[in-house]
Amino acid sequence: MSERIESLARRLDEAARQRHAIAQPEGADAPTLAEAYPVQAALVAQRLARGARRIGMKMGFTSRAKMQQMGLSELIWGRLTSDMVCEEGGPLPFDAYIHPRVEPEVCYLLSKPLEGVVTPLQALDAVEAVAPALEVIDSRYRDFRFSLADVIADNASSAGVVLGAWHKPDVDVANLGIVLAIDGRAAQVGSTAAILGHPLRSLVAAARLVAAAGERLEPGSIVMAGGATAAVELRAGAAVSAEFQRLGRIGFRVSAAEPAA
Ligand code: OOG
Ligand code: MG
Repeated sequence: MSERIESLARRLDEAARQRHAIAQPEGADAPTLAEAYPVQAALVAQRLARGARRIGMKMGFTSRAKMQQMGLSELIWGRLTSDMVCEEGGPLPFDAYIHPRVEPEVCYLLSKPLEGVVTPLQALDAVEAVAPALEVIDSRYRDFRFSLADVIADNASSAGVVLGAWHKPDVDVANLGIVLAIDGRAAQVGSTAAILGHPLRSLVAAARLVAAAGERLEPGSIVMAGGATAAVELRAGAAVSAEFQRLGRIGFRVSAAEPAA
């Protein structure tokens, strides 16, 4: 692997580990689109080297709400690892992040491999279960400011995954209302239909996109379909909950900030 890819990945890994945002790279310091996924792979390899396991992948910018919030409109994907899983209920360790945000998603668990061009029916046939989910994103770039290549290199801002109860794959998740609440007050209202018209389309796209990187979606792995609403900033001590029509409620508490030493 090139020294340049390694050094771009190392900068992002250090930013995450030191919980310190870095400036959006400029000019020759910025990854190109061709370098972006290789940098992401190198970044995730550092987590795996520290003992994390690969658990699946996530899709990004699958809803207009997310595209508008971040100013980017191409589908992206990221690699999820076991060290990102946070327990339902919490507490989510606030100090483990830089400037975390939360967004409501739908998560698929696969029982069969998927890769390349597949139909929605083939994708559904590979689904073992579906769950309401919350994703915690935490850009390693200051103020969440990034280009498409920057955010791909940064593993699509992946930081935390909270999963709710698994349901049989035959639950119709095409158009389910979602209310994301912070401290009991609605912060975002949306529908699973915001995810490419149907979250299953995100799974279809995921199979296609990972194949382009020489990977496949593995049996036993999860796929996060992408935020259905804009993401909401997390504050220390906040109570976060999302009510999904038919799929139920999921939530967690954010820990209080550590007093400064
Ligand atoms: C990039 C990650 C996008 C989604 O669900 O659309 C994403 C970001 O917003 O920082 O996770
Ligand atoms: Mg997301």
